[in-house]
Amino acid sequence: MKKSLLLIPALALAGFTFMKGQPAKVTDSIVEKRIVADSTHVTVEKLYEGLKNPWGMVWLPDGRMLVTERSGDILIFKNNKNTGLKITGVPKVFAEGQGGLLDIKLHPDYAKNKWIYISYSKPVEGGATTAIARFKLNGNQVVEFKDLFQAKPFLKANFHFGSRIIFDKDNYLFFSSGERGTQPKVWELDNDHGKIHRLHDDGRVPQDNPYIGQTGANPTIWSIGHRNPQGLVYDAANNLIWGIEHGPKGGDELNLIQKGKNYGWPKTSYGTNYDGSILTENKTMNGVENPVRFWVPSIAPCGAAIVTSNKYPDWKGNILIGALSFRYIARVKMDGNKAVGETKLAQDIGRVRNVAQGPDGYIYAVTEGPGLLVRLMPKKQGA
Ligand SMILES: [Ca+2]
Repeated sequence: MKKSLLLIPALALAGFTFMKGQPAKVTDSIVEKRIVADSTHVTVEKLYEGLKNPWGMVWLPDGRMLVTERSGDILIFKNNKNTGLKITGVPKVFAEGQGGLLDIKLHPDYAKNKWIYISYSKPVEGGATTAIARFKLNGNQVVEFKDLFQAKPFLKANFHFGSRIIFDKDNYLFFSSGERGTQPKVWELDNDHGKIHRLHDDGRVPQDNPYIGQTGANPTIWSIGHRNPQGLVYDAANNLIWGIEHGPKGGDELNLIQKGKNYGWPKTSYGTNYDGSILTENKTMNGVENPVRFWVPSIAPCGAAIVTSNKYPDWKGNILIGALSFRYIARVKMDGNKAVGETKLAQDIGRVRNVAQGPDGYIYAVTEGPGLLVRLMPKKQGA
């Protein structure tokens, strides 16, 4: 049966934007049927319940799967079962508010160099800050731990840390840093907040970063004008970087992240303040990149993944995004640098904190309330 698209403006979950080189206009919303009428249906397989604020997940070649919890623990799973063991020697994190141990990623050449990267809220003088570190494992013990980056200046705020990590095809390390409530400062280059940053894998600053040599500019900055980006995805097939960020009340965004571009916050937004007051009249502005997709009301997007495996043939190249507040996984259909549709998966499983494709090709997700590890299992039509 062919996939059907329903035009349901009245039930629209979000305005859809289509980029044609001009500032995008809000057009009729397109919402696909929730149960996808194509060859791929999925069932949610519950693998584990009992996670406490899980954030990041990664698979080691030896079969261990590591899941970070915001409190600072790294849990060790094997064969999709919790071993009950934890990584030891993880530095103390600032586990308050939205802060704590956040993302975890392997170096693309992990098999050779064994580097593991984390983003976390680091307790520092004057409060906490978003930090990026790398380490190796000796058994289950952290060794050779080194901070590669600490967002400056240090601030007291316990919210909007970001943060996610990705590597591109050239092994550059990209990561997001939330705005920590600094709002107008997000457009300025003298601070690291509300930015995407780019480093070499060992923490050195690439000399072709966009603001190198600019007086007063922090050299790690790759793009500016971000609010709280809790999702980053690298689309290797198209060599594109996607950023997913929380808007205020409404106005969550999927952005195509490009060198030296400005993504608008707080001078442009599709949302309002939480009290409903007008934040800005500007949805677009000259010099500001418009989101490729936005959500009103907010779905509260967090971790995301791009589907590349053969397990879900109709989903290849789609971006899956965990929705915290609406408790589902958004499957955003992509066509190159455009978002062309969306379906909802695994509705009501919990506050979806992260989505990742495992080495077995299946999609995994972790949730809060309840704290689940789940896997999306394809079901052939008619099965
Ligand atoms: Ca924006």
